[in-house]
Amino acid sequence: MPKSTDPQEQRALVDRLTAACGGSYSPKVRRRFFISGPQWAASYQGQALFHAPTRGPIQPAEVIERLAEIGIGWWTTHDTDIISTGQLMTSKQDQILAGIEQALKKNGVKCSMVTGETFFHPVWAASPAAEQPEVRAYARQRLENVVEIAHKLGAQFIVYWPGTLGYQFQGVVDEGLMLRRYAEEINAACGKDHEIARATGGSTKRHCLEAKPFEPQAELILPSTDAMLAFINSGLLTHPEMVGVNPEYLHELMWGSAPRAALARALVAGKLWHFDINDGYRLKHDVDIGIGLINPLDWLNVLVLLRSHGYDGPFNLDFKPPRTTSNYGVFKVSFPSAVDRFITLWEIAGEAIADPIIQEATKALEAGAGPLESKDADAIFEANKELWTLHELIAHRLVQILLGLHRGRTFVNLNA
Ligand code: GLO
Ligand code: MG
Ligand code: MG
Repeated sequence: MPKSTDPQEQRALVDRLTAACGGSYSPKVRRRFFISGPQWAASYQGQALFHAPTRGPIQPAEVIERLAEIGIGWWTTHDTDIISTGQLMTSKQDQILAGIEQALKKNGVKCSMVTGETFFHPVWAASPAAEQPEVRAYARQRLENVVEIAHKLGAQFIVYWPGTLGYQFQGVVDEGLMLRRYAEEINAACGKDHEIARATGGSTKRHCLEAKPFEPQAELILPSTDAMLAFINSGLLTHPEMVGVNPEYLHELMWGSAPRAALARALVAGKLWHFDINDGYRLKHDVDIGIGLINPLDWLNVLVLLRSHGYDGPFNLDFKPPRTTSNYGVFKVSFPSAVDRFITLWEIAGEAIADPIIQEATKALEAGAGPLESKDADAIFEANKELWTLHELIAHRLVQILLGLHRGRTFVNLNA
């Protein structure tokens, strides 16, 4: 029989095994990275359609304090994570924001991003771009209010995940009209931003669109980051230069794409401004698992890509601590381990970029076999075919680097 653990001894066990996992980074080191902790991730109680909550509620001030202790220097929030729907745009909102500003200041944490909730409240049942003018007028006010909150809290980024922008039944709504209507809401937010920036002498924000392929409607109008890029360039936006994207790793994986390729398309468009980091599985629902727990090799390669392209935007920990983790575990295990996996993978990505074997192989591939008669496909293939074996060699080397074999991790006893 395995030894049982009394309830009073369970936290000590978690602490001891966490320490046994080896060194974690100090809060000082963690703060060097532009990593943000979402209010909604920290306060997620484990509930869903088929799930009752497994954790109790937690207030924003406490979340901010816990994140600060861990060394997460940036905090992000939905409008309704901190202000209930009925209190938005009232004097209560100002009071709550004043309290948040105090908590941020006290803990040395900054708000990097504010986002508007357009998916949870019943008013969004038919989307923020519903047929009814009053729903859309309300949606515009909500997005303008998000811009106001962002200015008040000093956030540089605003994210819009449109949520229910889509439908359950084909043919009921006119997709073109829905896109135009949603564009008017983003336009209103950008207009408001200009207005506030002019009035305060501040600068305008970076407005970032986030796509998700399968939820929370049967069909989504803007299901991928590529769709968002097309929307930005559609001619419907009055300030396309103010609007970029916030891809989420798992949202791209969910529809079967290669997140690296999706990120590259946003990078070459100059629109990769914000990045939601997490993990999960292809063609499944949005499990929002912590970064690197499912696809560490792909994550390593994502970070190689971002490091090589000089991405300097935030990494937003948009994951959901699992239902099996306690309130204590959320701040003891979920957040610190997610940050530390990110930092470790970031460092390993640096090693992969500097690896002499990968560098030499890449240079050789780029240089090719040398000048040749350019119209002869067979000859070109024959001249280069041995070089292409390097593709597999580089892939092997990347796995070795991930596993630490380049640093001397061996299983030499097998040779005995
Ligand atoms: C849900 C989304 C959500 C957004 C958030 C920011 O799947 O990932 O968490 O990132 O609403 O706008
Ligand atoms: Mg997200
Ligand atoms: Mg998600």
